[in-house]
Amino acid sequence: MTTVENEATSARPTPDIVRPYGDTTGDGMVQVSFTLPVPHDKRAEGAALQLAAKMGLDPALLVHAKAMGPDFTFFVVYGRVNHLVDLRQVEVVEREFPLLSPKEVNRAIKSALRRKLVVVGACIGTDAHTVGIDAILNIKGFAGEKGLEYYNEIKVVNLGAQVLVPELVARARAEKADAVMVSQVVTQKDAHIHNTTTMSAAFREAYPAGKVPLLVVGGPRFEEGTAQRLGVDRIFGRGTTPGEVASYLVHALVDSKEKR
Ligand code: B12
Repeated sequence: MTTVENEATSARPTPDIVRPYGDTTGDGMVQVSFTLPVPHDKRAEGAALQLAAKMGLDPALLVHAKAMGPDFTFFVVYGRVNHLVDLRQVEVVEREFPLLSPKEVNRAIKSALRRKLVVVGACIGTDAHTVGIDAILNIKGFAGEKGLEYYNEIKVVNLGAQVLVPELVARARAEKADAVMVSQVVTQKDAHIHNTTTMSAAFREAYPAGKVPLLVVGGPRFEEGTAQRLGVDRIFGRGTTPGEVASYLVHALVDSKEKR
């Protein structure tokens, strides 16, 4: 069996083929949780085990079952899967730009644009989860990094929660936004997908071709590699830090402008 080196974290080489680990290496044990729309009783527990078996868990043990109100039951099942994971077939999307310090970001914007870079941000639709976008935009930042408000050469207009798309477009135009940052955390009924495509279509309609601001969306449950399908320039997911976003803005708005 060939092996790969994980330089960042591991002292020992990782095999190419791995299985989940429960009690002993490679025993294939996994734990899954789910809810069924059935009142909690013996039949519900049997239904959970049936689902586990259909998912390929064999043997499967029901380790937790709890009524969630009168009509639903939450389960945790522990069991063995027989699947093998081939690490050589894993595709990793690498960051396409270098990470810059705030000083480098400010310097790059100042020398290329000779004015502040304007960012307009919001949570759109009915979404009221502002913690994520505030983590990126507010001065206090996230994960030990200051937010974009800290950068002297970036002007941040944070519109907050539940902003309607027409309002966002109007404000972006009024501010002559270089970039529009949208957060979508609620994913029920694919709200994040619908809201993002509605937003990107509205910008394309409101601006002449080639003049649309950079459209950036973020949230914990966007799929990597779907930016184009959603009509936006970049998606940022779980754990994004303000420094990554600032570096991306330089990459997309400053470096690309200089190359033209
Ligand atoms: C805090 C919270 C709330 C707070 C929000 C307060 C606020 N001002 O934001 C309150 C109590 C208001 C709330 C309400 C609701 N919530 Co809530 N909430 C959460 C909770 C616990 C944490 C979210 C959070 O703050 N994460 C921390 C931030 C830092 O992470 P983040 O959002 O992922 O952001 C990071 C990245 O994604 C990225 N990012 C995010 N946005 C952007 C944008 C850009 C431009 C960029 C570059 C990056 C970026 O960068 C950030 C930093 O790394 C989550 C569960 C969880 N543990 O995640 C549920 C959760 C999101 N809520 C949920 C639900 C269902 C609701 C309600 C519908 C509940 C109800 N029945 O009323 C309401 C909806 C309100 C509404 N209209 O939106 C569900 C959503 C389920 C789904 N599939 O959509 C979750 C997942 C809980 C759950 N498991 O059920 N909620």
